[in-house]
Amino acid sequence: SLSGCEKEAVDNIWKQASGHAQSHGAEAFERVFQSYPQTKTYFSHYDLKHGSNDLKTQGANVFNAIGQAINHLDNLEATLSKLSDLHAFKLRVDPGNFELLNESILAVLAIHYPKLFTTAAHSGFDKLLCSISCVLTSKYR
Ligand code: ZNH
Repeated sequence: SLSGCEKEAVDNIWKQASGHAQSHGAEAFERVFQSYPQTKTYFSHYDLKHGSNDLKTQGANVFNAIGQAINHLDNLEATLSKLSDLHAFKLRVDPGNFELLNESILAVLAIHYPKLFTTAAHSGFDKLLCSISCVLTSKYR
C-alpha cells in the first residue's frame, strides 16, 4: 500500500489532474493505441480520431474511476466492484492490457506535472494503478 509520502504526492497531482479528466484520459488512450495498436481491438465501435467525443468520454470514465479509487484507497474492492464485474464478465479485456494503459497514464501525468511528478508520486501512482488493475482483473477465470 501507499506510504504517507506517496499518498500526499498522489493527492497533489490529482488535485490538478482531476480537473482535466477528459483531456488527460483521452491522451492516455491515444498514447496506448499508438504504442500498442492491439489495444484498439476493444474499441472497434469508437471514433478514434484525435479529439473525438468517444476518446474524451472514455478518457473521463477511466480518470474519474481512478479519482474514486484515490478517495477510497482502503476499500478498493468494494469501490470498484461493479467495474470489476464489467471488465471480467462483459468486456473481457485481456489482463495484459492494463499494464499498457497504466504506463500510458503514468506518462501523461509525468508530462503534464513534471514538478509534482516526484519519485514518491511515480511510485505512488504505480502502486495505485497496479492495485486498480488487480481489482479489475480479479474476477476473471
Ligand atoms: Zn475500462 C469501460 C474504467 C482499463 C476497455 N472502463 C470502462 C468504464 C470505466 C472504465 C469507468 C465505463 C463503465 C461504464 O460505462 O459503466 N478501465 C477503467 C479503469 C481502467 C480500465 C479505471 C484501468 C485503470 N479498460 C481498461 C483497459 C481496457 C479497457 C486496459 C482495454 C484496453 N473499458 C474498456 C472498454 C469499455 C470500458 C472496451 C467499454 C467502452 C464502451 O463505451 O463501449
